[in-house]
Amino acid sequence: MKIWCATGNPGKLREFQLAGELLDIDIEPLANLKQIPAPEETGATFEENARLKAAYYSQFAPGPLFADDSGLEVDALGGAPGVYSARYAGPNATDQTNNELLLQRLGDRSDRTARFVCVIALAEAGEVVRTFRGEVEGEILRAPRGPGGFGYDPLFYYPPFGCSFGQVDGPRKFDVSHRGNALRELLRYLTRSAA
Ligand code: ITT
Repeated sequence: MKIWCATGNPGKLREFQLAGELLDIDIEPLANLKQIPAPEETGATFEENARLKAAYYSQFAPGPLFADDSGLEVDALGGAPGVYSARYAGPNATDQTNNELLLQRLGDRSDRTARFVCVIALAEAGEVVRTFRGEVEGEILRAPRGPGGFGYDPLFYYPPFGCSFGQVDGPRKFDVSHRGNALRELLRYLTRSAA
């Protein structure tokens, strides 16, 4: 079974490739993604943006393709940064400036519960087939911990592990993460459809 994926985020791409190995699916990055103009992410929800990206990029793939829209929802900030997670600190945001802004906005509030959300949309020839949602609950630390992962991982404390997502390796994060959960749903769907 072969499926294409589309993302311009190297952290996500590493996790998709790891998923291919761990779940034994042939996941191939869409060739020439950098030459294809990126669609504007105008959706108000993760679902809308995932559908928009998958439908668009699947027109350039020789078979089924998925894209993910994901981000961090912080309860004390009314669910922000949410769908704006990648560009929270503005159009030239980096992981570091996004993390700094998040810490600044939260200040020393004690309510620091948050979740990562990932919606994966599967599409073929420009049409969305289905979406799959994964979530993971945690808390926002007061300072980054760990060199691993990407994005907000060093600030995301996962209570069952007793450490941040920046302090665990790829397979350990994948086992419990929003993206891992969404990809396992996708795999279950593909396996059922192939049967
Ligand atoms: P593509 O649209 O090209 O896939 P993107 O980075 O723009 O890349 P999104 O719009 O879905 O993707 O934004 C996702 C952002 O949410 C990402 O840049 C991180 O800041 C954050 N994020 C998502 N999943 C994460 C994870 O597993 N660990 C840490 N941060 C994550």
